[in-house]
Amino acid sequence: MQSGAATLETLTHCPYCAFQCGMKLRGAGDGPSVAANDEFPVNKGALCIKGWTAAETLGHPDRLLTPLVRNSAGELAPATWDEALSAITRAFEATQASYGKDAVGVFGGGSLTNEKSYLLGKFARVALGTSNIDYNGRFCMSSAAAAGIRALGVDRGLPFPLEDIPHAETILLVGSNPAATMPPMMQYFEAQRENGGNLIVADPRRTATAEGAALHLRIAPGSDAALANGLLHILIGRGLIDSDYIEARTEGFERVRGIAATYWPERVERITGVPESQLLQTALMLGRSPSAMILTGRGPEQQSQGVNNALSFINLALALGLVGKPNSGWGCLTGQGNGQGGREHGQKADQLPGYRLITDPAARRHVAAVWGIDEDELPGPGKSAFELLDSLGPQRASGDFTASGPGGGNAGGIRCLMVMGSNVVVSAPNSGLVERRLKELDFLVVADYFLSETAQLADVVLPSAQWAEEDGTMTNLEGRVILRRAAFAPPGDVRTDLEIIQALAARLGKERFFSFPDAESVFDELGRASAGGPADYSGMSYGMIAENQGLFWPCPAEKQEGTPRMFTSGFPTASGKARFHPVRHQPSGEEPDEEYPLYLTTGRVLAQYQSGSQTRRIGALNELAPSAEAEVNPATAERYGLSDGDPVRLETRRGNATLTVKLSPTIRPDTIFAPFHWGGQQSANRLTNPALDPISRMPEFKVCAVRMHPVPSDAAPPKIGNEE
Ligand SMILES: Nc1nc2c(c(=O)[nH]1)N[C@H]1C(S)=C(S)[C@@H](COP(=O)(O)OP(=O)(O)OC[C@H]3O[C@@H](n4cnc5c(=O)[nH]c(N)nc54)[C@H](O)[C@@H]3O)O[C@H]1N2
Ligand SMILES: Nc1nc2c(c(=O)[nH]1)N[C@H]1C(S)=C(S)[C@@H](COP(=O)(O)OP(=O)(O)OC[C@H]3O[C@@H](n4cnc5c(=O)[nH]c(N)nc54)[C@H](O)[C@@H]3O)O[C@H]1N2
Ligand code: SF4
Ligand SMILES: [Mo]
Repeated sequence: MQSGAATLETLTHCPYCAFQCGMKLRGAGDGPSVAANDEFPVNKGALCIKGWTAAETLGHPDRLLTPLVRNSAGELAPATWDEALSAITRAFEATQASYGKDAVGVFGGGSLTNEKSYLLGKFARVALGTSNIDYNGRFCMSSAAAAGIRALGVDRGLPFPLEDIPHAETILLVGSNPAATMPPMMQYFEAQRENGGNLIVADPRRTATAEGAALHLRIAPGSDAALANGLLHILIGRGLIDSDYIEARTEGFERVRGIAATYWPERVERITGVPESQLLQTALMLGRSPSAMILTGRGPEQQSQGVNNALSFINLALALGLVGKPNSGWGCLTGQGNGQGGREHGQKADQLPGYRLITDPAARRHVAAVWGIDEDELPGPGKSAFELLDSLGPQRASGDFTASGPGGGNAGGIRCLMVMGSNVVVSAPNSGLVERRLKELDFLVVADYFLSETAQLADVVLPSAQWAEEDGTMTNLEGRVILRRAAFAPPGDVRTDLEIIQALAARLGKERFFSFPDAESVFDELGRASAGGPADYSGMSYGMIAENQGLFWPCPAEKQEGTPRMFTSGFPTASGKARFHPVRHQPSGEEPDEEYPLYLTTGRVLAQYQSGSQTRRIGALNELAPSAEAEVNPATAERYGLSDGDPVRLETRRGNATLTVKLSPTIRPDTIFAPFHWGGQQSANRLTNPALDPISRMPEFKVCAVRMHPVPSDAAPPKIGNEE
């Protein structure tokens, strides 16, 4: 599947975030170097420190080079592919024979290429016949995605290209910190400022992004819908909404107007902590600009009100007549490398390729025909990510669903799980519970590059090829499908995920549905399966993607140039109009109280990526961010007798963790911020609340109640990067 020989220079893309910076890889597989691809129009020659150091993962000494199988002494030991695949097949077949198809589950990820996401979804439905497949994007984009579909008829994170940003007069950026999470994006905001535009950032912290903004709204965690409704209140009062647009292109405004009337500025200041004067200033900037954008990140979205929060900002964009207008609109900033494509092609519990619903009879007919199976053989929708993890283990069959509460669980525990592209022991909410659930499994398989915290619990670990060792497409945050080309052959006994999925399918007797000679042929079938769906890739080919520096979906056969800008003339809803949704501010799943008096919010730092399984192994990144630091306002720190650099114990109703205090003069005094990139005792997710959004099933990573205590210095954890 790879071009075997090392090439001198290969054009590819960064393995990490959804910006998918274009880069050049030079040298051989064991010592390659990275350079920016100046010609690629998205990053325009810029990379962040994670991109610059990305090649270090390839020849890293920690890399898994052979399969590992747990032996009779309970240790993971090197094994052949035959032994590993046989052990998996035996476990899956025995479990399904005794407990039904759904007793085997699959957990994917937004870092997998489109081809892998597609094939993993097909593997679950066709080779295993299980309904239980979901992926980590549920923890990432699901709230914004659900909101986009409900209001606009389709979910493409940015429905316009990044190149529109410099031309927007005002941008409201809510709960996103691209200066740390997508640094090359800052050049677009800088260009916007140079063009005379204004950036407004709503974040409980004055982040590096907020630092350079015209205005920073220091919002209380969990109060985003109140902010949006409050801004709408002012805009309506001042006659700054676009009535012609509302009349011609939307439906349902009247109920939203009624709700907005109850969000007068004084009330909104009380809920959000944002002063009335700043609310007015923000509303006027948005309302008086001929072009404006509202962009959301994980701040408002990773809440048990995440869908409502995203909808409230879409309401605002619609009322201002922004959606579908030049250099304007609402968008969400997708996070993972293939967070966009990963949510389109069927690794989601309720979904078939092309962003179709698995419950839609026409979609089932179409996809079953492409796959060459009977429509009735296709399973129905399965459990969402956290619910899937919460249902692991034999005793779950009796309905013991402690964490997800009423309606959260499903009958029938999952006894075998295959994980590809996620490290849930570090990244899932209430990770202590998730770890216990994983240990209750009869059989766990993990495919990864490294022995992640999750792989350490596995019965079989499969070594996967990395980004630079395989071909595949990724869909960036703009909906632009790009091509990564293999630069090197995988080392040792390593196989690509596509080879792994196909080898397993063959052992399960389904070879005839899984015989693709290369990634490109998987892409071609994906194109056919997606044809006619919202995310239509059927007009794309590897050749055209490379030639055009990426193609924007929808890209049906009749419109091979793709669609950089959506909604210019209508919305893909039944009426062709966008829909307003009445949204009220509601308290978070857990608010601070006497016992747990502070807010805890979680997120990212520049030098670490996600669960840290890749970046905690890279020297330069560990030097920049060696351990988990809790950001605390100096006034709060003083009250607790804490100084900069002190160890601090954070406790919530789920668990406790020990971090290091980092004084942050600009964070709200009632809020602690913790990054989630570390495992073990530094793990922020031992603390987080898995209260789920009722629609998207997104956990509340961004808000819970916490208390803190100083830790005697001799009890402090050692400052090491890769805690196990
Ligand atoms: N360095 C680095 N970059 C990354 C990643 C990484 O792990 N590391 N991950 C990638 C992925 S998958 C994603 S999803 C993106 C995420 O990218 P972002 O959304 O930019 O990242 P976060 O740090 O999760 O959250 C953004 C901000 O939300 C704020 N916030 C917290 N609570 C609230 C709230 O209640 N309301 C509001 N309005 N704001 C709040 C936080 O203070 C934080 O600054 O980053 C991508 N890029
Ligand atoms: N508290 C808190 N928790 C969070 C968040 C938060 O803001 N706060 N954010 C959430 C968000 S937005 C996200 S996206 C999740 C991400 O969390 P995870 O799902 O854990 O993401 P990664 O750390 O990227 O995990 C990917 C794992 O798969 C491996 N891997 C990467 N690419 C591939 C591949 O192509 N094939 C295979 N086989 N393996 C691969 C990596 O080595 C790594 O071990 O975390 C969520 N968790
Ligand atoms: S911004 Fe994202 S894609 Fe670009 S180099 Fe950094 S991590 Fe990689
Ligand atoms: Mo994410």
